[in-house]
Amino acid sequence: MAAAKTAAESSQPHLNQHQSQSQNPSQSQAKSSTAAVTSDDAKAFIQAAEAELAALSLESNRAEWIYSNFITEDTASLSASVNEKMISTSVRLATEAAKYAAVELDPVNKRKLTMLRSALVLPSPLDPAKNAELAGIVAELNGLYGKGKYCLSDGRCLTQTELSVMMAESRDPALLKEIWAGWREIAKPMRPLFEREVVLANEGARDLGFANLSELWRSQYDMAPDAFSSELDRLWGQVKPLYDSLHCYVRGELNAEYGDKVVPKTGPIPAHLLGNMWAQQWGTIYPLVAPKDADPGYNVTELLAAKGYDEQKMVKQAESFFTSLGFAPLPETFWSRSLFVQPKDRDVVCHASAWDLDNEDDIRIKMCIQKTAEDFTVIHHELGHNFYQRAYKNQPFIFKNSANDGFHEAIGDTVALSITPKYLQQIGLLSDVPDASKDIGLLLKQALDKVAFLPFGLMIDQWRWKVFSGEITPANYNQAWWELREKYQGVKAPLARSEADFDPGAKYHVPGNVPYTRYFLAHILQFQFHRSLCDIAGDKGPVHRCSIYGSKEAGAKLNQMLELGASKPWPEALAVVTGTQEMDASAVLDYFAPLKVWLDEQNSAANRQCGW
Ligand code: X8Z
Ligand code: ZN
Repeated sequence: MAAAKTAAESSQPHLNQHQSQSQNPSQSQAKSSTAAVTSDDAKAFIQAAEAELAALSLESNRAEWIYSNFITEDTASLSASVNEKMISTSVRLATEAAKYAAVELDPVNKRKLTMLRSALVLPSPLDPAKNAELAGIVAELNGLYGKGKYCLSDGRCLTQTELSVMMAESRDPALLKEIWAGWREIAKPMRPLFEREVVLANEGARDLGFANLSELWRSQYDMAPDAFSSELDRLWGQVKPLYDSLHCYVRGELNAEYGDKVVPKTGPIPAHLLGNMWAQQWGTIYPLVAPKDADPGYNVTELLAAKGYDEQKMVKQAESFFTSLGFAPLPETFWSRSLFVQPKDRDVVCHASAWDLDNEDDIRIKMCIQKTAEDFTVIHHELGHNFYQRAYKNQPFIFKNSANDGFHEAIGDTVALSITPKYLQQIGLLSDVPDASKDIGLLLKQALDKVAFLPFGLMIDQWRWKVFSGEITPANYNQAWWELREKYQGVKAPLARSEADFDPGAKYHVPGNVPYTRYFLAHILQFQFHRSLCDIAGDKGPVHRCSIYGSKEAGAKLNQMLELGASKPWPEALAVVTGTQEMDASAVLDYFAPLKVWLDEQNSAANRQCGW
């Protein structure tokens, strides 16, 4: 089911992105042993593989949908058996695809073949017993996360969604620490399962000719795996000075709020005080750190409440942004089949996801919506997946995916960057647009979510890749996790941790086996898309004030990129909207330029010693 999570967002559980043919070590073996196969053989194989995968994905999506909406022993077992079939089929096809590696083919079939070979997230060894074992682990890990609860001393047992609300709202360090640690109890039993999952999937990756699962995951970006790692370092280098300024400011303000004993003036920030279970987005502590004279004076959560928005209306409003760009409305089945509200009577996977059940029109979201500004944004995020899925539905099955996985995660966020005061006024949520003197408050709120996220988005897979390659061993899983948390984010655990803990498992995407670098990429790409779409929409003002709402020109250009699916290398898709083939974090820096100046002024006026 891990795979299905990926599927949920990208419509394809088993297939990720493409790999440049020359990078795969198994290539050379294949070349020497298969001189006799022809290009017609290869094309016939590809066609049959696509048909088989398309049929299987339908079966798998249905089973996974039911499991995530109704977690029981029975649905877990059904999920495991379909996943077993999915993994073994994908591995068999990937292995067979290698036979055709040396065959002369047209670019489209060449690309399909490459993707068949390298687009797995969790390959198993060919041995059926190991394959079944892996599928069972996947279902169990998902269930442990989905069913996870922490019981407070007053006896109330709370789900992750409920605990997250408390993390966002409480300002009581003792309570926050209790919840923070309590939620992480659910991850302890995951440790041996995860450890075994890594062994099995690494073996599967090696069978396919990759050094390990890290190399396989990093091979899905139309470039050599090590070149991709260097790209990430480059992008992180571009934005790190901005993150450092934000970190310094926030730590200073939290110190003023909580005092030296709770938040020292120097060193990493205790991770339980940033308004989020994983300290990944800090927007909910905006009121604690808001600028004195540049606060915009409204908050979207309150506006939604004042106008009587329920979950359905929040989704309708988000849909109407997409239709304003020229996209067709969501189908009737979206409304009857999606899950918006956490059911009281059963365990569900509440982590928000978007699904494409039949790779055509049966698109849905599954989300335990809170009536907050944060979830209003997440709804746009999820609908971005759905509109992407529908835009590429006419592609052949293997190309029914995003240009790279970061693109899938970036589309809804790009649209949500247009939720500006002007837009809120246009849709009747806000009566008066604050003047430009309040921009710093708005930018700070945005940076608490978007800039704070960047090192988190990066560190999760820095940890996993090292786990996969063996550089991090089970004996130091947790310690290495916290070393990376400190290195990238400058945060620390609020209480002692040990190897009895498995803190990575308390983050959905680790037990869910969803690669995470996609979100780092998305947080860069969305600013590139936004800047370019604002140009196309003819917006002349500063980019942080721009909303593309209602721009059919911007929508048409966006659609042109989306409908390509995965049929072209991602740099070509990127160029459709942005005119460039390079990922470039200068769009992030442009957007936050006034804030960076302001943060540095604040930090130096308060004589803060930045860094940790
Ligand atoms: O998992 C998600 C989406 C579903 S693809 C809600 N996100 C990451 C997370 O929650 O950790 C969006 C931002 C990062
Ligand atoms: Zn997503």
